[in-house]
Amino acid sequence: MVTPLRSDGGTRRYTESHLKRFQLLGAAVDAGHRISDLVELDQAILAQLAGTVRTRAVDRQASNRKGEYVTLDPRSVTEAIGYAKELDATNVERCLGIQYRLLGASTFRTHFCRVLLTRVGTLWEQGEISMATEHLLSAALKSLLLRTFDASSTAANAPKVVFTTPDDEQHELGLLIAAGVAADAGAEVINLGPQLPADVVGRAVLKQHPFALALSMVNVPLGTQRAYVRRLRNILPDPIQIWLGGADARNDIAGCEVLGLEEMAARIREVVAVRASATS
Ligand code: B12
Repeated sequence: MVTPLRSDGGTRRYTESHLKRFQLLGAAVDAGHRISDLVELDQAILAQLAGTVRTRAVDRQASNRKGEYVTLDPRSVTEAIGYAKELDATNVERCLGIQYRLLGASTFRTHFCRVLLTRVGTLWEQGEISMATEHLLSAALKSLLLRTFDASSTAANAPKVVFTTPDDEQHELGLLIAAGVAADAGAEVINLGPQLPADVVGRAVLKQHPFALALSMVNVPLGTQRAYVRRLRNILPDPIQIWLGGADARNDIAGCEVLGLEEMAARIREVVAVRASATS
């Protein structure tokens, strides 16, 4: 949760940033989140859960100008969940639509969705929301997230990245968030959607010959991940990279790499720059 420094005598020493983290953890717990859901979150997300965030707008399409600060109001999360509990789809869509326009696609995707879904997960475990409520919210988020990338608006020689999840992996929202981040970094996103067998993915990838195949692993046993990647590696030529992301992604599987959102975006930007300099 917080790893203290040690003095020569072994006494724990906390820095300003440790203390800030303790404060944010406390505030997020007070706001109703479970400590076990919080421990691995980075400072920015913790600040949002604690209701104290101001984040820099990084969107390239939305109305807010790049570099401006936007504030995520925690009441917007509570309001959307409230309507979803009533199964009031119109107001759920209205609330989420407002946040999408207000925050811009990028901040909506990487901040608002994560805060909302972490809260949904906590409420679900506490038995405070029904499966119907979760499905309503997931469907509304999915339709907005799908709007955040669009193959027709990418550059002609953009690196293609194919996105999907293994057969039994239903969790799809993280995949869509990652696809949006990739598109913003300059990739042409080919989203195959979730739950595809390795053979089907392999054939699709061979047809498109992308720069990379990106897989999301949120609830996939290690053995299944390993077998899935092995099967794909047998089908795909070596230059096609396989990237794993998601909370369950394991970094001890041969033939692929585990990447975070930022690392993936940096990787894509690098290829975009190389291709741009090669053509200029
Ligand atoms: C919504 C949800 C569902 C929905 C999914 C709807 C949909 N269309 O996606 C439904 C109802 C289908 C569902 C089902 C289940 N769920 Co569920 N679900 C959730 C919930 C509430 C949100 C998931 C989510 O979207 N998270 C938000 C995104 C933003 O997070 P993420 O997926 O990790 O993605 C982020 C990063 O990991 C990364 N990322 C993700 N993919 C990729 C890919 C690449 C390439 C990169 C670079 C990055 C990247 O980017 C994202 C943004 O940061 C979570 C609770 C929670 N706290 O997350 C539980 C949760 C994920 N579910 C869980 C479980 C156990 C299940 C079920 C087994 C429940 C059951 N008993 O049936 C089933 C499994 C179904 C299956 N076979 O897959 C567990 C998983 C625990 C684990 N890993 O061991 C969680 C954590 C809840 C819990 N605390 O128990 N679930």
